[in-house]
Amino acid sequence: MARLLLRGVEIHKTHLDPARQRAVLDAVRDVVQAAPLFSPDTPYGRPMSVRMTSAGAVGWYSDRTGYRYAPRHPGGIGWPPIPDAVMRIWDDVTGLARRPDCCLINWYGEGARMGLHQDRDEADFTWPVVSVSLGDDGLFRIGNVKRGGRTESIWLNSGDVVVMGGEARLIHHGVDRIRFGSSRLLPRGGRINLTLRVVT
Ligand SMILES: O=C(O)CCC(=O)C(=O)O
Ligand SMILES: [Mn+2]
Repeated sequence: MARLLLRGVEIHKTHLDPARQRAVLDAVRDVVQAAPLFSPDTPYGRPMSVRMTSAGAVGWYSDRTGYRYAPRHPGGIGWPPIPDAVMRIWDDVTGLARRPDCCLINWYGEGARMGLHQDRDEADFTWPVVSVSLGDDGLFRIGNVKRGGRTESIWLNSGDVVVMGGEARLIHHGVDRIRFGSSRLLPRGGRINLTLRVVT
């Protein structure tokens, strides 16, 4: 349950015990059943290696015209609500009365990664971003608010929760690789990341 601070990014190690990880995973499976994972194209025209879907009033979406939040899943349905078990994680680590509008669900299979980026498609950067890791270990890289400069990396394990807020809200971050098959939470391997954001 240690809490680390790396460049202003809070890392709550093993915030979720195994029973809570399984409860969150079950809730995520229900969301994915209703709103299936898809592989968005980046604005540069290449599909992302991470598959994703969302829960909440809006979902994060990307295609050749750019990154944005969309009111509907590409299949035409509304996004399912953010599960209570997930909302409780936000409540635990932020203590805020305002709750997120979007829970992005990222699924990393073998070889998937996410390049260094900022989360900046939201209207108000005073709200933090909360990110939850489930399943296989992921090598999380943290850079700077400005582009470039030195970076530092840390392995995120199942049950870890990361908060990017305050000075670190716009810090560059990414996932270089996962250790496929390192966790037993997902029997067939893979990593799930949940990213909670206040969008509007
Ligand atoms: O997978 C992660 O830990 C980070 C995901 C992320 O940064 C994002 O979806 O914006
Ligand atoms: Mn991000």
